[in-house]
Amino acid sequence: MQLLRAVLLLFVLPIHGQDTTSEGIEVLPPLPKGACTGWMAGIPGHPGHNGTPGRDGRDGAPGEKGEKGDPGLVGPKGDTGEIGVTGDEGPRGFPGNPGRKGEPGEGAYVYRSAFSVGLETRVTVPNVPIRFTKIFYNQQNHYDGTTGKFHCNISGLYYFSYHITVYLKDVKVSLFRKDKAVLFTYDQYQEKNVDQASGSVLLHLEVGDQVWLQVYGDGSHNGLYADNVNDSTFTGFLLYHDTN
Ligand SMILES: [Ca+2]
Repeated sequence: MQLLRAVLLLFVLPIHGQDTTSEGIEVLPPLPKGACTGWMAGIPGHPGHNGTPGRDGRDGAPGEKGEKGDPGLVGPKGDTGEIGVTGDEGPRGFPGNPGRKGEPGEGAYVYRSAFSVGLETRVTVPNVPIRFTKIFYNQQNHYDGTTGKFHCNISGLYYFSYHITVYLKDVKVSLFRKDKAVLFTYDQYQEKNVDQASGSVLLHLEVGDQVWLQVYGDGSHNGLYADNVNDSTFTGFLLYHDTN
Protein backbone atom coordinates (compact mmCIF):
# COMPACT_ATOMS: atom_id res chain seq x y z
CA MET A 1 0.00 0.00 0.00
CA GLN A 2 2.85 2.38 0.69
CA LEU A 3 4.20 1.79 -2.70
CA LEU A 4 0.86 2.44 -4.36
CA ARG A 5 0.52 5.70 -2.56
CA ALA A 6 3.91 6.80 -3.64
CA VAL A 7 3.10 6.11 -7.26
CA LEU A 8 -0.14 8.07 -7.08
CA LEU A 9 1.66 11.02 -5.51
CA LEU A 10 4.11 11.11 -8.36
CA PHE A 11 1.27 11.63 -10.81
CA VAL A 12 -0.36 14.30 -8.66
CA LEU A 13 2.78 16.42 -8.08
CA PRO A 14 3.91 18.91 -10.87
CA ILE A 15 6.87 17.85 -12.76
CA HIS A 16 9.88 20.08 -12.40
CA GLY A 17 13.01 19.89 -14.41
CA GLN A 18 12.64 16.36 -15.55
CA ASP A 19 15.88 14.84 -16.73
CA THR A 20 16.32 12.24 -19.30
CA THR A 21 19.19 9.91 -19.46
CA SER A 22 21.07 9.18 -22.58
CA GLU A 23 18.91 6.05 -23.03
CA GLY A 24 15.67 8.03 -22.88
CA ILE A 25 14.61 6.65 -19.53
CA GLU A 26 12.76 9.14 -17.49
CA VAL A 27 14.26 9.69 -14.05
CA LEU A 28 12.06 10.99 -11.26
CA PRO A 29 13.49 13.65 -8.93
CA PRO A 30 13.87 12.57 -5.31
CA LEU A 31 11.16 13.35 -2.84
CA PRO A 32 11.76 16.54 -0.82
CA LYS A 33 12.86 16.05 2.68
CA GLY A 34 10.18 15.82 5.23
CA ALA A 35 7.60 14.68 2.74
CA CYS A 36 6.14 12.20 5.28
CA THR A 37 5.20 15.04 7.51
CA GLY A 38 1.49 15.55 7.51
CA TRP A 39 1.00 12.66 5.01
CA MET A 40 -2.64 11.66 4.49
CA ALA A 41 -3.85 8.37 3.14
CA GLY A 42 -5.71 8.49 -0.23
CA ILE A 43 -8.91 6.84 -1.25
CA PRO A 44 -8.51 3.05 -1.88
CA GLY A 45 -8.55 2.19 -5.57
CA HIS A 46 -10.95 -0.13 -7.30
CA PRO A 47 -10.20 -3.89 -7.49
CA GLY A 48 -8.37 -4.89 -10.60
CA HIS A 49 -9.77 -7.00 -13.44
CA ASN A 50 -9.64 -10.78 -13.31
CA GLY A 51 -6.60 -12.21 -14.87
CA THR A 52 -6.63 -14.62 -17.85
CA PRO A 53 -7.46 -18.30 -17.02
CA GLY A 54 -4.52 -20.38 -16.01
CA ARG A 55 -3.24 -23.47 -17.87
CA ASP A 56 -4.91 -26.86 -17.52
CA GLY A 57 -3.77 -28.92 -14.63
CA ARG A 58 -2.00 -32.27 -14.99
CA ASP A 59 -4.01 -35.45 -15.65
CA GLY A 60 -5.30 -37.13 -12.55
CA ALA A 61 -4.39 -40.69 -11.51
CA PRO A 62 -6.53 -43.51 -13.10
CA GLY A 63 -9.65 -44.32 -11.11
CA GLU A 64 -10.58 -47.73 -9.67
CA LYS A 65 -11.96 -50.42 -12.02
CA GLY A 66 -15.74 -50.16 -12.33
CA GLU A 67 -18.28 -52.98 -11.93
CA LYS A 68 -19.19 -55.29 -14.88
CA GLY A 69 -21.96 -53.77 -16.99
CA ASP A 70 -25.25 -55.40 -18.08
CA PRO A 71 -25.24 -57.71 -21.16
CA GLY A 72 -25.89 -55.89 -24.41
CA LEU A 73 -28.82 -56.52 -26.77
CA VAL A 74 -28.73 -59.48 -29.14
CA GLY A 75 -27.28 -58.41 -32.43
CA PRO A 76 -28.80 -59.13 -35.88
CA LYS A 77 -28.37 -62.58 -37.47
CA GLY A 78 -25.13 -62.89 -39.36
CA ASP A 79 -24.65 -63.97 -42.97
CA THR A 80 -24.69 -67.66 -43.89
CA GLY A 81 -21.27 -69.15 -43.82
CA GLU A 82 -19.63 -71.19 -46.60
CA ILE A 83 -20.34 -74.92 -46.93
CA GLY A 84 -17.85 -76.97 -45.01
CA VAL A 85 -15.80 -79.90 -46.29
CA THR A 86 -17.68 -83.23 -46.58
CA GLY A 87 -16.95 -85.47 -43.63
CA ASP A 88 -15.88 -89.13 -43.66
CA GLU A 89 -18.49 -91.83 -44.33
CA GLY A 90 -20.15 -93.09 -41.19
CA PRO A 91 -20.33 -96.73 -40.03
CA ARG A 92 -22.83 -99.10 -41.62
CA GLY A 93 -26.25 -99.09 -39.94
CA PHE A 94 -28.24 -102.03 -38.63
CA PRO A 95 -30.37 -104.03 -41.12
CA GLY A 96 -33.94 -102.78 -41.41
CA ASN A 97 -37.08 -104.81 -40.77
CA PRO A 98 -38.33 -107.00 -43.62
CA GLY A 99 -40.96 -105.35 -45.76
CA ARG A 100 -44.49 -106.63 -46.23
CA LYS A 101 -45.14 -109.47 -48.60
CA GLY A 102 -45.99 -108.14 -52.01
CA GLU A 103 -49.12 -108.92 -53.99
CA PRO A 104 -48.88 -111.77 -56.50
CA GLY A 105 -47.62 -110.47 -59.79
CA GLU A 106 -49.94 -110.64 -62.76
CA GLY A 107 -47.18 -111.83 -65.07
CA ALA A 108 -46.33 -114.81 -62.85
CA TYR A 109 -49.89 -116.07 -63.04
CA VAL A 110 -50.06 -115.67 -66.78
CA TYR A 111 -47.16 -118.07 -67.25
CA ARG A 112 -48.70 -120.90 -65.24
CA SER A 113 -50.08 -123.93 -66.99
CA ALA A 114 -50.30 -127.44 -65.49
CA PHE A 115 -52.68 -130.31 -65.15
CA SER A 116 -52.74 -133.83 -63.74
CA VAL A 117 -55.69 -136.13 -64.36
CA GLY A 118 -56.60 -139.82 -64.25
CA LEU A 119 -59.04 -142.40 -65.57
CA GLU A 120 -62.17 -143.13 -63.59
CA THR A 121 -63.25 -146.20 -65.60
CA ARG A 122 -61.78 -148.43 -68.24
CA VAL A 123 -61.60 -147.17 -71.79
CA THR A 124 -64.13 -148.66 -74.15
CA VAL A 125 -64.03 -146.41 -77.21
CA PRO A 126 -60.95 -146.53 -79.52
CA ASN A 127 -59.59 -143.93 -81.96
CA VAL A 128 -60.90 -140.93 -80.06
CA PRO A 129 -59.20 -138.85 -77.38
CA ILE A 130 -59.20 -140.67 -74.04
CA ARG A 131 -61.16 -138.71 -71.47
CA PHE A 132 -59.42 -138.48 -68.11
CA THR A 133 -62.11 -137.24 -65.73
CA LYS A 134 -60.43 -137.79 -62.36
CA ILE A 135 -58.95 -134.36 -61.73
CA PHE A 136 -55.87 -134.12 -59.48
CA TYR A 137 -54.99 -130.60 -60.58
CA ASN A 138 -56.35 -128.32 -63.31
CA GLN A 139 -56.36 -124.83 -61.79
CA GLN A 140 -55.95 -122.98 -65.07
CA ASN A 141 -58.50 -125.24 -66.81
CA HIS A 142 -56.18 -125.67 -69.75
CA TYR A 143 -57.15 -129.36 -69.79
CA ASP A 144 -60.71 -129.98 -70.96
CA GLY A 145 -62.25 -132.98 -69.18
CA THR A 146 -65.17 -133.08 -71.62
CA THR A 147 -62.90 -133.69 -74.64
CA GLY A 148 -59.78 -135.14 -73.01
CA LYS A 149 -57.58 -132.52 -74.70
CA PHE A 150 -55.02 -130.12 -73.27
CA HIS A 151 -55.20 -126.66 -74.87
CA CYS A 152 -52.02 -124.62 -75.07
CA ASN A 153 -52.59 -121.07 -73.85
CA ILE A 154 -48.92 -120.11 -73.45
CA SER A 155 -46.34 -120.88 -76.12
CA GLY A 156 -43.28 -122.65 -74.77
CA LEU A 157 -41.76 -125.96 -73.82
CA TYR A 158 -44.07 -128.50 -72.13
CA TYR A 159 -43.50 -131.77 -70.34
CA PHE A 160 -46.08 -134.57 -70.67
CA SER A 161 -46.20 -138.01 -69.08
CA TYR A 162 -48.67 -140.85 -68.71
CA HIS A 163 -48.79 -144.08 -66.75
CA ILE A 164 -51.33 -146.67 -67.87
CA THR A 165 -52.62 -149.65 -65.97
CA VAL A 166 -53.14 -152.55 -68.42
CA TYR A 167 -55.78 -155.15 -67.71
CA LEU A 168 -57.52 -157.89 -69.72
CA LYS A 169 -56.45 -156.61 -73.13
CA ASP A 170 -53.37 -155.24 -74.85
CA VAL A 171 -52.79 -151.50 -74.93
CA LYS A 172 -51.66 -149.40 -77.85
CA VAL A 173 -51.78 -145.75 -76.94
CA SER A 174 -50.29 -142.65 -78.52
CA LEU A 175 -49.76 -139.09 -77.41
CA PHE A 176 -51.12 -136.78 -80.07
CA ARG A 177 -50.25 -133.22 -80.90
CA LYS A 178 -52.31 -131.38 -83.53
CA ASP A 179 -53.88 -134.55 -84.96
CA LYS A 180 -50.54 -136.35 -85.23
CA ALA A 181 -49.22 -139.09 -82.95
CA VAL A 182 -45.79 -138.24 -81.58
CA LEU A 183 -45.36 -141.11 -79.07
CA PHE A 184 -46.32 -144.77 -79.38
CA THR A 185 -46.69 -147.13 -76.46
CA TYR A 186 -47.49 -150.83 -76.74
CA ASP A 187 -48.12 -153.31 -73.97
CA GLN A 188 -49.12 -156.90 -74.55
CA TYR A 189 -51.35 -158.28 -71.84
CA GLN A 190 -51.52 -161.97 -72.85
CA GLU A 191 -48.27 -162.74 -74.69
CA LYS A 192 -46.16 -160.96 -72.09
CA ASN A 193 -43.36 -160.12 -74.49
CA VAL A 194 -43.83 -156.35 -74.80
CA ASP A 195 -44.20 -154.30 -71.69
CA GLN A 196 -44.46 -150.58 -72.05
CA ALA A 197 -47.41 -148.58 -70.82
CA SER A 198 -45.77 -145.34 -69.78
CA GLY A 199 -44.33 -142.47 -71.66
CA SER A 200 -42.97 -138.95 -71.26
CA VAL A 201 -41.84 -136.30 -73.67
CA LEU A 202 -40.91 -132.64 -74.01
CA LEU A 203 -42.82 -130.76 -76.70
CA HIS A 204 -42.72 -127.19 -77.84
CA LEU A 205 -46.26 -125.90 -78.28
CA GLU A 206 -47.73 -122.80 -79.81
CA VAL A 207 -50.86 -121.14 -78.52
CA GLY A 208 -53.85 -123.13 -79.79
CA ASP A 209 -52.03 -126.46 -80.01
CA GLN A 210 -53.83 -129.42 -78.47
CA VAL A 211 -52.34 -132.55 -76.85
CA TRP A 212 -54.15 -135.73 -75.84
CA LEU A 213 -53.86 -139.51 -75.53
CA GLN A 214 -55.63 -141.87 -77.87
CA VAL A 215 -55.76 -145.57 -78.55
CA TYR A 216 -54.36 -146.40 -81.98
CA GLY A 217 -54.52 -149.48 -84.13
CA ASP A 218 -57.55 -151.60 -84.98
CA GLY A 219 -59.41 -150.67 -81.83
CA SER A 220 -58.94 -153.92 -79.97
CA HIS A 221 -55.90 -152.69 -78.01
CA ASN A 222 -57.81 -150.67 -75.49
CA GLY A 223 -56.96 -152.40 -72.24
CA LEU A 224 -56.47 -149.16 -70.31
CA TYR A 225 -57.81 -149.71 -66.87
CA ALA A 226 -58.63 -147.90 -63.64
CA ASP A 227 -60.67 -148.58 -60.54
CA ASN A 228 -60.58 -147.64 -56.88
CA VAL A 229 -57.15 -149.15 -56.33
CA ASN A 230 -55.59 -148.79 -59.80
CA ASP A 231 -54.89 -145.52 -61.57
CA SER A 232 -53.98 -144.52 -65.08
CA THR A 233 -52.76 -140.93 -65.19
CA PHE A 234 -51.96 -138.18 -67.67
CA THR A 235 -49.92 -135.13 -66.60
CA GLY A 236 -48.52 -132.07 -68.34
CA PHE A 237 -47.06 -128.70 -67.40
CA LEU A 238 -45.25 -125.70 -68.83
CA LEU A 239 -41.49 -125.95 -68.31
CA TYR A 240 -40.37 -122.71 -69.99
CA HIS A 241 -42.49 -120.10 -71.69
CA ASP A 242 -41.28 -118.40 -74.84
CA THR A 243 -39.70 -115.01 -74.11
CA ASN A 244 -40.45 -113.43 -77.45
CA1 LIG B 1 -47.16 -156.77 -70.92
